[in-house]
Amino acid sequence: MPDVVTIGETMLRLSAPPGVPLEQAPQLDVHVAGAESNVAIALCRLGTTAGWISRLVDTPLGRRIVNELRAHGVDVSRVLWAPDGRVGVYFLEQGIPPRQHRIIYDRAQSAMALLNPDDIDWEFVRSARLVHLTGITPALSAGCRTAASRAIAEARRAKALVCFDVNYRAKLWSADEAKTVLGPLLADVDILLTTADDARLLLSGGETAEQLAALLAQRFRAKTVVVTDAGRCAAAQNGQVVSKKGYEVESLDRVGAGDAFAAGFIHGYLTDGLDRALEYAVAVGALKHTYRGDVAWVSPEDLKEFLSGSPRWR
Ligand code: KDG
Repeated sequence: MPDVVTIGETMLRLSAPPGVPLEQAPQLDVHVAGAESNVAIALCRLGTTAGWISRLVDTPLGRRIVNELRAHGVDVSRVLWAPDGRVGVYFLEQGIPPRQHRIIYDRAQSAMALLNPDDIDWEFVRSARLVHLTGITPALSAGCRTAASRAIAEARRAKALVCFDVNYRAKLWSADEAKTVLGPLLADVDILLTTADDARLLLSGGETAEQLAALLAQRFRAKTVVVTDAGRCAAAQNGQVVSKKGYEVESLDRVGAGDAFAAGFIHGYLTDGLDRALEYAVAVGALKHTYRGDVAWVSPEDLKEFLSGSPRWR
């Protein structure tokens, strides 16, 4: 059984080439993209085993997703196959600063959104050391919301750790709805990951990443809270707050960098505790910027080399 189990929707991301508006793009690159599966892939590449639960349609599009995850070593044996329906898709126009990314979702009523939580193999979820979820899943549908809260309950029952990345998506739900739904879920997680912007949505005060981490730790029961903010992060644990500066990056593609950060964090946390978790998180998150697509193709050797600062070929 894998160390980590995650549940979520994965889409096909159709990206216009950098610098080309969607309106004008003559071709679109296809990438497999989903916050939770990005984490599962990065974990497997780093050497922590991971399984991903979702619902797909048995078409070339669904098979493209599952085949790619399988190729990275993710356990896809519990993926549910819908007899018909659709795979979610999104269009991405990459914003090179100061221009913002433009995202158009085409995912309503996807096979995953129509998930019946009773169909999930909950024994598989309970068998994990850590269950990873994000705030995207409860935003998809009532069934997905139930699946997310049941996943937390099942993990607690089995004494597995729960890691939750807030990942607020304004195109899926309003801030008020997210706050109402996520509040009770976050009250029961062990590791809470969030950007400073998403933390501000959940709290009314807090300026710096350190203050936000401390406030979130007071507000929710999470043993560890990690807040990322513009190239740095702060973690609150046992009443202490530590922070870490990120790396300067030349960003080829920043989509999925937060998921890479989460994967680095979980990988370090399960092997060596908080210090190592933060070290790996900022490194894997930074390295992700150098790959096109959502996937952080970081191997244990890449990570070691990056952290030691000495290239392998020397
Ligand atoms: O973190 C990147 C993902 O969030 C993105 O590729 C798509 O999962 C996605 C979503 O639901 O927005």
